[in-house]
Amino acid sequence: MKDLQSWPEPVVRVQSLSESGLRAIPDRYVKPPSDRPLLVSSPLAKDVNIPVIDLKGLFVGAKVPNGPDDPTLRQINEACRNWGFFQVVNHGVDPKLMRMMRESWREFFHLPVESKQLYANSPCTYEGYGSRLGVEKGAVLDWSDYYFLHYMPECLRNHEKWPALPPSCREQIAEYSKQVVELSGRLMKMLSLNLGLPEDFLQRCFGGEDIGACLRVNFYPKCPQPDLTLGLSSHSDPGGLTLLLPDENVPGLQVRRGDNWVTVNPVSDAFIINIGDQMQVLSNAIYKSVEHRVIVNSAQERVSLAFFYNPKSDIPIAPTPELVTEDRPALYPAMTFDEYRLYIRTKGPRGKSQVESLKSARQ
Ligand SMILES: O=C(O)CCC(=O)C(=O)O
Repeated sequence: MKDLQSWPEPVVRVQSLSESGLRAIPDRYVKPPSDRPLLVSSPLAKDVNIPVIDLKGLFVGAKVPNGPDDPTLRQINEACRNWGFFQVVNHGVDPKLMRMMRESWREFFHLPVESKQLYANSPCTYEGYGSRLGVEKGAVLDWSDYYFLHYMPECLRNHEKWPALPPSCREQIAEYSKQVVELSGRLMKMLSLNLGLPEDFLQRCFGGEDIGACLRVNFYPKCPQPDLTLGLSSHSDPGGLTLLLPDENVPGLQVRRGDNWVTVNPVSDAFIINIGDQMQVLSNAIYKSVEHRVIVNSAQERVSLAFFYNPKSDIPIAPTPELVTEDRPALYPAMTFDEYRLYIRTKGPRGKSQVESLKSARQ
């Protein structure tokens, strides 16, 4: 992996650019016209939002007492099939902790640049403070900085690679990640039941207890020309499930719906859940990952925390035989997540091109 050893060009922190007070963004951030956002949405689009689902009472202990007939499970099934995205409330993660985490990370990004540079990342593992995805020289870049860290497997968990400041940050990351992993495990059960599989099925496919889990905190600085760029280009998430804690006050996430982009209105203390490519592969495209992107604005910065729940990185992931039939043959070849994620790590965010290309290679 020679090309993932270092960045192809000197790294520029988008936050520093933004704070320098420039009036026009550098060419490196100007998207081709077809990728630029329409910042004025139609009145109709304003009324559309991804489904919001209340998980209260769904679980009694570790079990869904009503099984697959539970009305909440049905709502989740619909949302997975029709949107690939939904918000959950009463999900069991402490709302106070969620707010504290978001504010700690905001504080981190507001530290002097030298304090953040201590954690500057490389494309080899992406861990640490970063400002680009992909290593293609001359690529058009996104208007954001980020911080990426591993929580699981435990052998990759290294507190030294988590920010030491603000002082409560490491402790909060540990507790937040523990609670979000628990919620992810419950979601995996719901999705298994909804696919007509035993409730522990998907978790076993992911490697049982031995899954991968990592956090990417995105920081989108104010942008003087938000109509020319994106905070994060269109992509689907390469992993299993994503649990996103958005900025409560600043919308920015847009989800593809046919030829349109729907701007998500975040609900207070909710998580935004989305299906990743590995879930699309395992479910043989009964569930599909959905393209999404982030727009920026000139008035407010935005912080979001994306928690990625992934299969163990070295086990082959393929359509599960239970979901393969004569009418619906396996659509994807087996691939480990380690192999799969090399694409986005090398090329950067590129819509759904990777999972789509696997499918066409198979047919
Ligand atoms: O910032 C957001 O709302 C979305 C972030 C995202 O899509 C990602 O980190 O993969």
